[in-house]
Amino acid sequence: MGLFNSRKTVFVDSDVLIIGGGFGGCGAAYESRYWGRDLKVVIVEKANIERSGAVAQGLYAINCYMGMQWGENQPEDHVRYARNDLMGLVREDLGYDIARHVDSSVHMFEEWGLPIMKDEETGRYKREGKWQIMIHGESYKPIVAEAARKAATKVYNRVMVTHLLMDVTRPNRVAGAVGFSVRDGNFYVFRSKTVIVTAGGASHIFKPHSVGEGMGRTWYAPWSSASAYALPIQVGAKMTQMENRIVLTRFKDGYGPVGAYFLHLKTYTENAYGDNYEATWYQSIKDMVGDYVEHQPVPTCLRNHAFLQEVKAGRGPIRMVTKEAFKDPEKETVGWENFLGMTIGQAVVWASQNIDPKETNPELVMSEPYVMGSHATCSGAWASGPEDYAPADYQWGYNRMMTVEGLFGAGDTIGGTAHKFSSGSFTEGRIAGKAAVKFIKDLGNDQPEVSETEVENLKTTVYQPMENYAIGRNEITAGTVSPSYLLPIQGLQRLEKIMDEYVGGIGSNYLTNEPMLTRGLELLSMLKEDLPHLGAEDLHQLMRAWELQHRVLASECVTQHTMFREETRWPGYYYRADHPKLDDTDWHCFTLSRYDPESGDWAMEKAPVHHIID
Ligand code: SFD
Ligand code: AMP
Repeated sequence: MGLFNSRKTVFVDSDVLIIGGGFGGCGAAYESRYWGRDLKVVIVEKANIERSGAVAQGLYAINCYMGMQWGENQPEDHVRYARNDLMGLVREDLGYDIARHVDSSVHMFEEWGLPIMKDEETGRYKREGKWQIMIHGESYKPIVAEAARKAATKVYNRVMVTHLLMDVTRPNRVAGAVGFSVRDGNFYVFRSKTVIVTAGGASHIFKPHSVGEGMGRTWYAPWSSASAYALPIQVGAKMTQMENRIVLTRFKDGYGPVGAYFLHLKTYTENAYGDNYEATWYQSIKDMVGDYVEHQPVPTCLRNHAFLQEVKAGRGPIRMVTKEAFKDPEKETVGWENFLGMTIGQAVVWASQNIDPKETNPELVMSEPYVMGSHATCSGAWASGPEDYAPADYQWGYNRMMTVEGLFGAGDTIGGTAHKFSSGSFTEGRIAGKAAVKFIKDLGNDQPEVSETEVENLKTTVYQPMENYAIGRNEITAGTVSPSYLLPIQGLQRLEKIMDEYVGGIGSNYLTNEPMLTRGLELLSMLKEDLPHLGAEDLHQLMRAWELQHRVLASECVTQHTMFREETRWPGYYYRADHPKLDDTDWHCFTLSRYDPESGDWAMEKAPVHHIID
């Protein structure tokens, strides 16, 4: 009998269970309610949807808006843009599906109270760039969360989901999820006809630049902990493009984003000697990737590559030339407000380091890699496409359903669709919500059932770290090192070190090869052996323990994919030193993985990239 078996078990039944109340989750709740007026729609969120997820701090731009009402862009244009940026490999059916619906989501945000900046002359939304519009977005998340809260039957805040539940009779049919309250410690069993995973992306997979007093600071939210990938992986859902981790140009130390600076303020970069360096690398990039270097705008990874090469050549640091733009008081205001509305830490870093961008051109760095599906990258689950648009081999059921029956996803969770950002993630949530309702309506009385034994076993597993701690702490004489358990922070730092050194992080100049990946996998499997010995002193640390479990499984998936793709598809994101060039003959394809939960083995395969749009 475990120490914590006395904790209360709360059973919740629903039609649609949404895991993660971020942008994808809020969209899923809103649309599920629209199509399923009488259905039970439940959101479960480890934080509080009011301020949870990647948009917690607010944003200053909506990065995916077509502007179809003014004929600015068409969905096809966005597919071409994302395809160019991702070196040819995107799910065009999924991307088109988001692009054709995204404007209506943005219009709803405005209706719900989001202030969108207007161009005084045209009356249209003020453009930051071709796809980006500018907002006063400090309260972006609470505004969108309010709509989701009103749509949902109930929101369970402060409940972290640890595992999905499967049907007792059909092994590939989802039946719900389990988790625990990080406040009162109760165990939650969610039984549901459909599950939509919208649990965000993953930071802290690779060792970050920020250590010591800055520990924990990253560009992508530190609480994006890979549940979006681990939950589906654990039940055998196929994943795609997990090698396509993203590295981003960011302002040094505060990780402030650069989009508003490049696109709206028209600032530019230069090396330490004041030279424009990008053109210097044109020929060497062409030798690596061929004609992809001609793409406009230059793909994000190739811009990164030129930056990294210039620094390696000894002409760093690279700086953003802000001194000219900041002479204009209006631009100066935008420059500061951009951070005050989205990444306050960057403004604080500048203040603390005596950097006034009007007087000093601030340094840029390349971030550590992140795993996500919504920025200039498309890692995530392999999903069925829209019925009216997807090629036959991208369709096996309902839109955005994974390869597990009844299991849907949106936002960072779904692979193959880059450049969806906040608005596209919300829109994809709407698409998934609508499809889940259709699934339920087609289901009739054929409902899934969860196994009581499985639930009981999971309850023991979930609280094990607290038991390990309660028993193991007696062996500590000083400090935090116990012979019997591993603290979540210790496990996290071990994971980050492995990924950094073997799978292409900052410490290895984003470089890896087959022998390094092989060793990385060995070390990851040793880390996995130790995970049953995690120790958690309280409920918060229990959450950290499960976040670590999710990060480790996602990391293993990233490593398997990186091993499988024998080419360097995205120089600037990572390099396979043993296959240093882009290889369209063998690798103009998606990579797919499936984890076998019984054996722990990974099966890898290729899937074709269908070009639907010319
Ligand atoms: O420019 C569990 N993003 C930007 N998008 C824009 O549109 N414009 C910008 O200006 C953007 N910039 C930006 C962005 C993000 C960040 C961090 C910064 C700057 C500093 C990107 C968007 O934010 C992103 O695309 C979407 O938010 C993705 O949506 P989604 O739904 O996939 O993820 P989420 O919003 O993080 O929500 C996830 C939720 O899941 C919860 N959760 N709940 C229960 N159990 C578990 N196990 C859970 N695990 C996670 C989370 O708490 C969260 O609520 S720019 O720099 O790119
Ligand atoms: P970021 O602030 O870097 O996250 O980028 C925000 C948006 O601007 C994304 O849509 C990026 O793809 C785009 N972006 C950032 N930098 C550039 C650039 N130099 N050229 C073109 N697009 C960019």
